[in-house]
Amino acid sequence: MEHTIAAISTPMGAGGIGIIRLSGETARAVADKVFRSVSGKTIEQASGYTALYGHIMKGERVVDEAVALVFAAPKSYTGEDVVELSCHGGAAVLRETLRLTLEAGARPAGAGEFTKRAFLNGKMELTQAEAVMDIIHAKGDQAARAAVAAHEGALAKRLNTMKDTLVNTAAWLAAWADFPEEEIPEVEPAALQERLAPVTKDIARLLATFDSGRIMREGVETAIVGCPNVGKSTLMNLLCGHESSIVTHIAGTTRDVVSEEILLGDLRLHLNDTAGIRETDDTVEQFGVQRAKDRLATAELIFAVFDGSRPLTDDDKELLTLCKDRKAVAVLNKSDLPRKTDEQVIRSYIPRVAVLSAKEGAGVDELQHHVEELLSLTDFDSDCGMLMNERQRDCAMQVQKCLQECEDALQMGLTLDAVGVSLDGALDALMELSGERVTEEVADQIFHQFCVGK
Ligand SMILES: Nc1nc2c(ncn2[C@@H]2O[C@H](COP(=O)(O)OP(=O)(O)O)[C@@H](O)[C@H]2O)c(=O)[nH]1
Ligand SMILES: [Mg+2]
Repeated sequence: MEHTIAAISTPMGAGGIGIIRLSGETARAVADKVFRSVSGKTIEQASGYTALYGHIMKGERVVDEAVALVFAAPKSYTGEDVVELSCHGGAAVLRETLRLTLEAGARPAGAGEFTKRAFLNGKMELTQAEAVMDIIHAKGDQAARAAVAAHEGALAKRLNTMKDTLVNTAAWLAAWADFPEEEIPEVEPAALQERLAPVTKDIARLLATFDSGRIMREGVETAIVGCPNVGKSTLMNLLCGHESSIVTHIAGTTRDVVSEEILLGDLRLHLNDTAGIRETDDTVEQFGVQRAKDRLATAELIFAVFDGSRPLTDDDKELLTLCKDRKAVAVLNKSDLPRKTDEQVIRSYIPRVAVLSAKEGAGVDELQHHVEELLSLTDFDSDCGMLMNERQRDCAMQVQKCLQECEDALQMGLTLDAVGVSLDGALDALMELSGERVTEEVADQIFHQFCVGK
């Protein structure tokens, strides 16, 4: 029997309600020791999906007013008996209530233990369980949609289709090899290849979504760079909607890196406004310039800002060479003034140019559009099931590798035994991906990344 676990399942801080969650065979009995309903009915007596109103009691002292929600096994999140005690959301009250449940026989839940139990009890597949954490941490709409789709089983479903094909093919191979006297259609290499092709294709497609998915979840490290006075800080302030960086007409105003997190459309950007890059004798400014160059070197995305109202300078040109072949959008700023910059020169280094007036707030749509294209987010479909983490990606790559070996073996005319071995390898990796054949250690590792109470 699994021990009954308890945890505070809502964030610690002042809130309208806070929830203590209990799960396990004795969850109701434990809850009855700390909760007294107004009606006199006990939690043991309550049927699933009902609520009781009453109080958390320490002996005869009222700790808080509370509602107890009862979920009877197996129709609960974890598949076990679950009781949720909704108290007021104060840290002291929640801690005391938790302590009382522990004294009444529960033990503190480990990180992710509720969801781990749900997985072990067959309430959800591994990829759905993993998505719980992604839902909790999703910040943008797209990321949340992708996580919810995964939790609803979009990826699991996609993997199942692949698995069916692999299992059928492996069975066909095995039957033909093991029962030559039966009337089993001969296994032709071409027919095998044809069967495996859709799986190979879908694995490749899944792997291709990984980067855009990661960007949607985690956001992009973005550096705003350019010469002094081109309007970097004004752009920063425009994008984050408040005066984050100091803006003046004096060159060299921004000296340190100023960082902000913003949403550009659905995409999260970790924006870094930097000092203007130029040759300078000022020691402090030199440090700033070095930091700007460091950010430029490590950024995943670059906004290279130019002052469109004046011709390109040597410093501008040096910046252009630094941005060549990087993921960069050239921002041709100050579009409210007459244009004096040679756009063609810029384009020869940075093909994507957004014409913008940071001061007047015009042209952000164009910038957003360029960013989405640059990061291949325009055909991002968050509903179709995608790989959400490194573990899943590693497994998918293993599937791909094994399928490639199958293909090679068929091409080289190797025996069907050899093909069968690679096919089994692909199936193993696929089942590890879906969680059907996941080891205890891997499961533990996954759930440890959760926080307590989930
Ligand atoms: N006309 C015009 N002036 C701008 C624009 N963006 C910035 N500026 C001005 O350019 C000067 C330098 O701006 P700032 O953002 O501090 O530039 P930074 O040194 O690149 O960070 C300030 O006087 C801004 O008001 C713009 O789009 N149009
Ligand atoms: Mg600045």
